[in-house]
Amino acid sequence: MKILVLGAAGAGKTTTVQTVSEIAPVRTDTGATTAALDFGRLRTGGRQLYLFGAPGQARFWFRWRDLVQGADAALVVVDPRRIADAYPVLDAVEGLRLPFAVGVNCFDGLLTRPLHDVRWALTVRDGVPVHPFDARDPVSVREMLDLVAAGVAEGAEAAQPSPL
Ligand SMILES: Nc1nc2c(ncn2[C@@H]2O[C@H](COP(=O)(O)OP(=O)(O)OP(=O)(O)O)[C@@H](O)[C@H]2O)c(=O)[nH]1
Ligand SMILES: [Mg+2]
Repeated sequence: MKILVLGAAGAGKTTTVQTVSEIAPVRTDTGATTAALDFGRLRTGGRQLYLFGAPGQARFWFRWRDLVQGADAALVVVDPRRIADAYPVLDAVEGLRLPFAVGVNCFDGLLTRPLHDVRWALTVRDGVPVHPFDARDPVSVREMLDLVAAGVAEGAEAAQPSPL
């Protein structure tokens, strides 16, 4: 399963991929920011997940065009201290017509505002999971990715023709 890891600059995408990848993750940082992509892989919930972290800075967004090819789902990483930064990313993700979930990155385990406030501020439609997680904690990142992958499975089920 190919999972995109998207989000604003500095939201924690590279950290997310690094934290759980079972292979040495490929990073393309230029100092502090990702210029091309992060790549990682892990097995969880009986599935093999290939993680593709995108650059967050708008000047590198042209790279998304290639990254989204063949993607099954996306995780949008949000920094709850800078919610407005997520709006352009959420707009773009909605345009991709992929199942996605929002991971609210609790820097240092702290959710700085209540989750329902974050959900309200993000204005994502009902049915899109919005969950807190910690990009530095492997257990937490795995749980978040399991949720994203489960959304794909659910979508596939919903797409089955109903029995007569
Ligand atoms: N304290 C703390 N720092 C974090 C956490 N997640 C990310 N960071 C730090 O925040 C900075 C940005 O994180 P990255 O994972 O590089 O963010 P990114 O989304 O890949 O950023 P771009 O590639 O620029 O789009 C780095 O210095 C990380 O070490 C966290 O949960 N806690
Ligand atoms: Mg990065």
